[in-house]
Amino acid sequence: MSTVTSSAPVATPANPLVPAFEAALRRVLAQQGAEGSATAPAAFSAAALACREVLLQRWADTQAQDAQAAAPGAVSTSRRVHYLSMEFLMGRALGNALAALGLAPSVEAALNNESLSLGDALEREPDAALGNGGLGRLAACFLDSFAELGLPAFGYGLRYRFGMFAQRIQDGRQAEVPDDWLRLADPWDVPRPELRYHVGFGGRVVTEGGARRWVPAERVVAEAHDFIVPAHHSQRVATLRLWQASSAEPIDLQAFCRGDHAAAGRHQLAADTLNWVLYPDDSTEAGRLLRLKQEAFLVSASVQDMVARHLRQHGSLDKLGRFEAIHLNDTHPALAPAELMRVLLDHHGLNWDEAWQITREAVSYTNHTLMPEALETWPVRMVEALLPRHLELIYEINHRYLQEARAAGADEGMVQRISLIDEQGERRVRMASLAVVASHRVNGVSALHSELMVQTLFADYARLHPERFHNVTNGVTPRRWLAQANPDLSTVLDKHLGTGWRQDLAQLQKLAPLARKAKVVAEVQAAKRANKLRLAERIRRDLGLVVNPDSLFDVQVKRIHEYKRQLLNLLHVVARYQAIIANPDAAWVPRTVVLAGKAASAYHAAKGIIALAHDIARVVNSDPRVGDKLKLAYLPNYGVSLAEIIMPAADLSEQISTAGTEASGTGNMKFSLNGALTIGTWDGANIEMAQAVGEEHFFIFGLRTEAVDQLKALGYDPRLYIEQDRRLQRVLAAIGDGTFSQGDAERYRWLVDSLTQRDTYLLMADFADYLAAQERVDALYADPAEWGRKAVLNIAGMGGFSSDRTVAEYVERVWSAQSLPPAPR
Ligand code: NBG
Repeated sequence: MSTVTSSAPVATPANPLVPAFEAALRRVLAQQGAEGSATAPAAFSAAALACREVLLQRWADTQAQDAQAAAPGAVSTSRRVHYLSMEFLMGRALGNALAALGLAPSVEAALNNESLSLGDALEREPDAALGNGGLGRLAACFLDSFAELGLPAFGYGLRYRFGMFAQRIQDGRQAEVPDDWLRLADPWDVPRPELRYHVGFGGRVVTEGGARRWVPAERVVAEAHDFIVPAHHSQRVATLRLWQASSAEPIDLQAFCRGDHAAAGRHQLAADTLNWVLYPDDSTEAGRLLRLKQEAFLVSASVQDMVARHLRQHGSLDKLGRFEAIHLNDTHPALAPAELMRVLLDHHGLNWDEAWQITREAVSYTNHTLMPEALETWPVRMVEALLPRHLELIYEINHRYLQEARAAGADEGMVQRISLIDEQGERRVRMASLAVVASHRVNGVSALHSELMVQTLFADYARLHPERFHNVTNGVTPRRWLAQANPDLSTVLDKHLGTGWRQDLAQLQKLAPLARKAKVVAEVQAAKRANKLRLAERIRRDLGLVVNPDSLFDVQVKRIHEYKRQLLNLLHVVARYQAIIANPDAAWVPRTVVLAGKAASAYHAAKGIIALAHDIARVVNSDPRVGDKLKLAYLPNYGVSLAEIIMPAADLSEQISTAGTEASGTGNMKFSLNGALTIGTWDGANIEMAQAVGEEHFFIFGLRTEAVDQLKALGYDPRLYIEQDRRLQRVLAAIGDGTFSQGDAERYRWLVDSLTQRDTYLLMADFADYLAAQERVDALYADPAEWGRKAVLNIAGMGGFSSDRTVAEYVERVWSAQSLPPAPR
């Protein structure tokens, strides 16, 4: 089965890259001693190596162009962007590279000659899962758009040895296993041994000749490994530079000769640990310390690399802030301004005012959540032990900032609130505050989120510096999420709109008038059906469950989190199950509910929701009274590749977070772009999507943010809602009495108690309206022509949600030289 055969825009029958591919294939096969009987893994390696050659050439050309544009005297249109992120959720690269290079058809033909399929070769590639969820995937979409827009840009991250854990389901419970994505050599990896920097930890700060100097106790070497991201409509590329740590110290030979091998290699081990895994579980002190170390490592290597390049190209540092943008993707890299100050002051002898001016010009920050528990703070004692010089600088930044605020009339209450140090209880450094104070631009990721950000989390800062705060609504790359994931729909779009939507997604609006044409609607529906068959096959393969491809595919896939309310979805499944049993002969619209997602390993409530989903699925799916009227499928190990199969196959997209909690969402965009209708709350980017598509083509339900706030202020009591709703009572009773847990009434008592006593995310309050919206969904699905028309209108309305538009807005509002305060002269 081939998944990437989309008609690529620059494909030519006589693509000059084909001979390179054929030569690489022969070489790889010879290495494997398998000439004459090519295998899918060999085909994957060969195709990757052939692409890699071309990408390396394009990388060199891109760097040369950018260096020329940045040369003194040249008129530079955009600043170079350094996008610092602890996460890049890249997924697979081969399908994207082949599409970008226009190689897919010829490579497919070459493979077919060897009796191989391109689809099989693509399947051999492990996902690069160097991220948790939306935040990391957004960074990956941005790299694609950086290349596409020709923006001089580097993504900077860590080269995790193990990515996001792989999820196994054992007895209906999540088990985490290491994701050994580098077990086969990574063919995309371009080591840059010449780019090495020292990064220090611990030790002390001394005064020498009036200046402060840090003497670290431990030093590691950061080595760059590049991953090249190609544009699809030009020869440009973007670079993802991932840092690999190794010890700066050799092994301790004396300890080794004594036979104490552990002691001999302890520096190596400490350095290695830095790259082991994404997000060490922060439920332990050691885990938290390692996480802080990882953040400091990323920041220090990236800042040094940027400064070195700037010095090579410009010879001096005084204009660094005008030419280089450092973007903080959430607070994880928020030590960057402190590190830049350290380099400018301690290594290059700038004075404070010069260094601070440069730093504030360079740095900008995106906030991705208002959830208080997700806001990073670090105990002062931990920062002091690991990064004593950075702590001094943070204190000094704070001191000067608070002095200015007092001079501007801030009272002591305000001063405490805006301080970079939280003095309540154990003293902690507030990373979001550091990021805001050091940035010239701060943005949220949807209109609602940005508004709430300045009204709540950053209200004080917004009062002091209103010009700093902006919105840039998220977007997704149409290359991966439409052209590659959904070749069938792409063909329909190409036929009616031309191929230009890949580069200019706004062209989708030309589809709106065609929604009246039954033939176009039927073509879009045929593409959907093919995608549903593909997903049905995957469900059969993974779960042994047979689902009806003509049933309504109702899908919720994302991280499992209480605020995202997968539980509300499950309550609906149970209510529907009970209603079917009570009235089996009614005209039910058959539904297949699909769930997928990982829970953080220490997040017990989220793991409980996964267990409940499996328990409900077991009962519902085996009940002969239900048949295909209702099926529940929980697909294991959700990730980018699985999303590429799921998104195109959905009829209904569940975006049901409590209003005010989901900063934006990006899965919502991928679904709608692929012709799903959305059932959703007035939250995050759902709002802008509904406005773009037309609210009458959305299933909107639930309390809005103001109503949520009001209800909470009045003292929310979930029991009032339960008392009024017989269906809710029956659902909770069944979950609580062991109906789904083999008679074990204890298993979900905690969950029912929490819903009846606290219900932090207001499931009870939104339940009735959610069910009413689901009834509207059924009614519409029973009218395929009307459903199909609305699906087409949803696609047509999504032109504004390309990450190309998002990145263009970052350039305009955040990264352009015009967004900077005037230079002092
Ligand atoms: C997530 C939000 C999503 C948003 C992505 C990308 C974090 C901290 N935030 O709503 O929850 O779409 O960021 O902006 O992961």
